[in-house]
Amino acid sequence: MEPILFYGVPSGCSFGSIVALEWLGKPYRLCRIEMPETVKSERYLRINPVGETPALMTADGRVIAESMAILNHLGPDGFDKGLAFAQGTPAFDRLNQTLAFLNTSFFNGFSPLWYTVEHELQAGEKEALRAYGITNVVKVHADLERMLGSNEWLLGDWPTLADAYFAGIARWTKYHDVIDRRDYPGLQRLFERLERDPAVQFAHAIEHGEEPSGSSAFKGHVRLEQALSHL
Ligand SMILES: N[C@@H](CCC(=O)N[C@@H](CS)C(=O)NCC(=O)O)C(=O)O
Repeated sequence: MEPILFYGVPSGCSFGSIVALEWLGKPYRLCRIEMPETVKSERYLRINPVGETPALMTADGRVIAESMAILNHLGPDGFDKGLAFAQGTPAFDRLNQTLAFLNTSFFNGFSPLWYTVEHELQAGEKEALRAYGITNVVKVHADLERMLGSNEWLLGDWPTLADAYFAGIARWTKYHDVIDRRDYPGLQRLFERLERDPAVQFAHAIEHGEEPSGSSAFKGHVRLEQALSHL
């Protein structure tokens, strides 16, 4: 059995791992997990006790959760393409630093905003959380714009797994009308470049429930029950 990526819909941060798998080009399967229903089910908690996507089941039946752990596990498959780098090199440190920023500061900038749309709140709570979220999202965009500088991609002249992960988080601005990405021209250019990328378009199609053709690496979906039998 090929590795299986458990991805969350709608619009999970697992999007970046789908893009990464497509860029890497090695055979893999997908298992679609509805959020919040299936992701918190007893069955899925056997995959990831935290009840979150993404998770990756390796070919030998181990499960790796957490985007950074998954991307770092997949990284060696992309050394030849410059998508990731060997630990112990300066390039690895830069990639790891960028991924860590995206996975903590950038991701969590949106957390208060998600909370306002996913929970019933008392009067005043929503406004306070939204104001906090806006401050965070503005700050992390300004920070990332400075980190990007005049580069085309987050680490320089070519795409890495950090750009794959960025694609999945950056699109969350469309759910929370709090910034205009065009105020961050480097990030806007990067986002548009990624949106044109076939792997990003493939990941969108997957999230929309299509079975897109054109990928040589994607070997189809498996059902959760089927995946559980490989544990
Ligand atoms: N630190 C985790 C965060 C994963 C996470 O928060 N996943 C969300 C989707 S972006 C999730 O599965 N949420 C479950 C839910 O909405 O019930 C990672 O980076 O992989």
